[in-house]
Amino acid sequence: MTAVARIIDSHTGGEPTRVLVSGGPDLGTGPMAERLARLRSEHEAWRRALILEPRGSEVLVGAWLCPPQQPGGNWGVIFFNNVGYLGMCGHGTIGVVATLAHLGHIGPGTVSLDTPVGTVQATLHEDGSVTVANVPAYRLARQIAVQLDDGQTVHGDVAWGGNWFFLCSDHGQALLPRHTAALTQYALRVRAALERAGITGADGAEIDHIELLGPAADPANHGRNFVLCPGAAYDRSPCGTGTSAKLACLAADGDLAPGLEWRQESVIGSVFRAHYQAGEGGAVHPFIRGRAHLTLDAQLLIDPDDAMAWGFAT
Ligand code: PYC
Repeated sequence: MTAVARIIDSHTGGEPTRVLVSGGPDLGTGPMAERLARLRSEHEAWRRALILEPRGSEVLVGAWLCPPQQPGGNWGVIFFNNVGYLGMCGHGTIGVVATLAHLGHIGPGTVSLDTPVGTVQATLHEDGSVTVANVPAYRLARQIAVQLDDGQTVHGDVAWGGNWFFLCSDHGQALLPRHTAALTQYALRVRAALERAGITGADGAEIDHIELLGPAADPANHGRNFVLCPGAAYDRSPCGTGTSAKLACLAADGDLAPGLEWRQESVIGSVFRAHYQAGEGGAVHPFIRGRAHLTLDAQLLIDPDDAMAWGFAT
């Protein structure tokens, strides 16, 4: 049995993050997008070992910590899940900051994290919460009609928040925890309909996150969402990049002024507090605040006699 790496797990509003702290292969020092390409082409077994069953599950998001790309930056981070890689991850960034604090690497204050889609700043507050100043978010298209496989037509905005989202309000679904299996199936059908219709993000990018919007259950909050992540797992948190995309749409519609708070509730009721500052060309600078709690600090073991030691996919 060989202990090959140290991992630390946390959850942010119920959504887990597994940070690879040490022991992984060196991805080099070039641009983060090149390091992601290297991880994908040369070390895919590591993503699988960290996230897939029997060690992980489809719900987990992984975070690969590495040296920064930017001079004067603090860390680089690449996010991934059971089916591939993410551009950015808001709940995951909050988990990474909580992990860095647990390790004693940081205290309250701001760190910069380079991701494959840009640099984000994350501020650890005295109360343990974290504010992520995300990459700029923007709406690409407003109220696109999509026909589902049963003939139903739904409408949604296409927006970037660090990943690509289709944000849909006229779905007719109740965003309740007891409906998550049905909501997952529904959102998968929306995603398939987008693909059939050739609706994409900028430069033909796949819209791999579906965000169903609805009224908040708690009157203290402004809205609730159900977010289908790449693959078939839903986000237990309100989704930091999804909330960023929502802010971009609110700003584009003139429904939320810069600096005003938007409290985004997830389908299980966890909350991110968000606001934005105006950016260039209609984009916004999103700020997402939430809290992560640590759940595990462990060694990743590889048993040479275990055919499933590097994970299996179903
Ligand atoms: O918080 O941005 C997020 C996120 C993306 C996928 C899962 N969580």
